[in-house]
Amino acid sequence: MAYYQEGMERASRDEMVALQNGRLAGQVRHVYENIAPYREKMKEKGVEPGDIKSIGDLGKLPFLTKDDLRDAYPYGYLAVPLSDCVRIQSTSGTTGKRVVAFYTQADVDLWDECCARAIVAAGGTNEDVVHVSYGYGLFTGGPGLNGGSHKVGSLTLPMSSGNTERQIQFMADLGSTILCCTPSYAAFLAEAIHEEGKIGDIKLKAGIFGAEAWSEEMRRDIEKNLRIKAYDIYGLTETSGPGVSFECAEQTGMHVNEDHFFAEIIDPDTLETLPEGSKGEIVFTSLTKRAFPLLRYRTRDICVLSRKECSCGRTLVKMSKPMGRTDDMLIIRGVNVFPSQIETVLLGQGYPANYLIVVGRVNYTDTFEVQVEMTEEMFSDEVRFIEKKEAELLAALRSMLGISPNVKLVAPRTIARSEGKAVRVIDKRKI
Ligand code: DLL
Repeated sequence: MAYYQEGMERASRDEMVALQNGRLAGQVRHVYENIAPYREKMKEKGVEPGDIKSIGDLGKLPFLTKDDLRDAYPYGYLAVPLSDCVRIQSTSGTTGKRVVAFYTQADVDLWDECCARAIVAAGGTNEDVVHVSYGYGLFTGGPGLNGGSHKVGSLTLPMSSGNTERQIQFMADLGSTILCCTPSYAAFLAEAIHEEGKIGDIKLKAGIFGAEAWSEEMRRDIEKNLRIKAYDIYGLTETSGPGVSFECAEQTGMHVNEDHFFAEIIDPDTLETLPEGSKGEIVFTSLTKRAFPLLRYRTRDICVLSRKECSCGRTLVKMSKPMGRTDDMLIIRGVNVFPSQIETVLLGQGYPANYLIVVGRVNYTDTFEVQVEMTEEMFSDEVRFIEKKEAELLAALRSMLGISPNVKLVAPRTIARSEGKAVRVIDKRKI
């Protein structure tokens, strides 16, 4: 069995708790001294850094949400001087209200190490060719797995997403052995490889897939079609990116890198911390990051934690695949989409707020349609004019979301009105 940082990955319970207690106390002081909005939250709750001596005291601390970060955009939660930062990454989000995460060099290193643990758990060594087809840029997928692959010493192919033909050619010519991308892109690539009759030229042995929900059935299909073992990986921009947790060969949940990210499960309604084995919202506290150290960050992902012994020898707590979310965020082709972003674009272009977002899945690829009612005035115009409006709307949505929906302008009053809460989203995917 191989590990990237065996001491941490197989630490005894006592060692891990002692490490977490020490790290938490220091981190709370760092946050209190450097992040004004969180200091205010602590004061409101009547908590001081000295009150937090161990993980058992975590419940005394206030929670953080995406809205807190957006309200403090861009620098409110930055805990070190800008001169100490070497990188930002960002989530997609309404213009001007994105979440921007900052990293010192040490933060990038620990993030890369978390991803390196995932690559080694998937059988990666310096003999491997790691083919990274996650997006590069502000999205954390590409940079995260790229950094992890460098730490392992593997030959890294920074492919980014798209251009499937070139992906397959490089994969075959350079002998890629580990593929890193979203599960839906993996399924799409598998199909394209078979269509081109190239499966015999592909040397892949493993895949590290995450950033969106995927089922066990989809895993089995990808494994069969690409002739690989497929591993899940989880993370979010706010905590650094992929590598908060990763799967081992047992494939029964993802080991949380809990020396860096302490995980709690809470009831999203009462905000009570729930015992191990309960299903609830997973909340992370960053124990080591310096630039953007979030305490008790509510992910909105619904999970279960388990400390059942794992055959891989790792003692790191495991989280289940996320089973859903407590907010309305959709993940479409790996991109986070909030209905409110779509509404902002529509209203900005003079459309009424009568729209419907229809998401589906065909051959493991997400379909994404936005149906929008025209005003009476638009409806009476020529077809040519309507097509022009459709194209304009598509460009604006693409610019806001980073992906292109199929835009369909429909006649006035054709989208069903609801008597209660408006139904804006129809998600036909069965995940
Ligand atoms: O998706 C980071 C990432 C990149 C993870 C590459 C894994 C691989 P965000 O764009 O900020 O970050 O989206 C975070 O994506 O709260 C989950 O809802 C969802 N998500 C991430 N990984 C998984 C997964 C990246 N393995 C949000 N399964 C999270 C299900 C996932 N959902």
